[in-house]
Amino acid sequence: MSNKSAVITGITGQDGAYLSKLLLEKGYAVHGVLARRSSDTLWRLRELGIDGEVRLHDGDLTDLSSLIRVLQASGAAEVYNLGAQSFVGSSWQQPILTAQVDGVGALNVLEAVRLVNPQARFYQASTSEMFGLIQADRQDERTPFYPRSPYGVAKVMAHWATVNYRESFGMHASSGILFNHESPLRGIEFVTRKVSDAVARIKLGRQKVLKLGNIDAKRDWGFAGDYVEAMWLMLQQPAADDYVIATGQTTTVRQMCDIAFAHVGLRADDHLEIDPKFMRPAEVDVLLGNPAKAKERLGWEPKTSLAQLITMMVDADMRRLAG
Ligand code: NAP
Ligand code: F7E
Repeated sequence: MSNKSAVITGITGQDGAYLSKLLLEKGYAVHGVLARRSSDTLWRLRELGIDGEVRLHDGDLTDLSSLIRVLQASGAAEVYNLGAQSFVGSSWQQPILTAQVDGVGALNVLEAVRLVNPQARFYQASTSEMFGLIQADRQDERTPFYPRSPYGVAKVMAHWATVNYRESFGMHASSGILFNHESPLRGIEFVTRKVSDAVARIKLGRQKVLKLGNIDAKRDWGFAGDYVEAMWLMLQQPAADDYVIATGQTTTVRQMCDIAFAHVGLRADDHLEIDPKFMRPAEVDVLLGNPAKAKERLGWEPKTSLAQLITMMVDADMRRLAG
């Protein structure tokens, strides 16, 4: 068991909740930056039964002073920057906020670490969205970036800031380039959860139709619970580095829907409708990661198949609705 202390920005998000659970199981004192909202944001920590075990500090990624105070109060040896405006679709409506939180916000965390404890290890939540208009059939750590959304652009800045602080100040700053990862704790705005929730509602007779945008888009989807282990492993390495975390399989949104509907004995074609409202100004048509470096250096491999993931999500939404 560890007696280390860690700080997580974005602790109330999907990954923040799973990472908190993992670190608590390893004996860490887990501190989170809580960006105060008027509505309830602690539901994920509650679902995992750990809302009373993490220590929450008011703060915001756009407020450097709050980050400095959290790092001072926690004495953290590891800092995970998971906070973000993470919905790609919204980033065209809120491009400046997205740049401030996802781009400058990461720089604020790096600065806070440099000022308070430059020996602390830092993790940046980079993303396959940086590959955007893909420059290689299978994307790895050497594939050039070509972001296609304000979100992707902001994340490229944060990614290079992480590399730059590693090279400029010798900081142990790593970047995980994570492909899409989902779970029952996924936000309802993302396509897998929108589908699992709708399938449960349709099965229970509470909804008839599921309206989606580009169902030909292909994603490399994994389980968030598997992916947070990779984050932790990166910070346990002697030297910081960047790693692609993915399954190495890609699937269309349509095929993912087929899996979800079939699980409850329904046919996707009977319920799906295309609504142009959900199309994006610029699309990332296909993503397919190559996680070979993570396997070789971290010993990390995904454990959950897409079918297991989607059925787990549909079952969880059936339980929520029934309860
Ligand atoms: P998420 O569920 O959307 O969680 C985002 C978190 O950031 C929430 O806790 C949110 O707080 C917090 N946040 C938003 N604005 C903030 C601000 N101004 N200051 C402080 N915190 C703020 O995202 P996720 O799926 O867990 O993803 C975690 C990270 O990985 C994100 O950086 C995301 O961009 C990145 N990523 C995700 C994926 C994926 O497939 N899930 C893939 C690659 C990279 P509230 O709860 O109050 O809104
Ligand atoms: O869209 C298509 C949509 O919103 C997936 C974030 O975690 O992963 C996520 O970004 C695909 C896209 O995720 C609907 O056009 C069709 O092609 O679930 P999504 P995303 O945009 O891939 C990356 C790695 C991140 O870093 C992000 O933070 O599905 N799609 N119809 C739809 N998507 C949504 N949301 N809703 C639809 O109705």
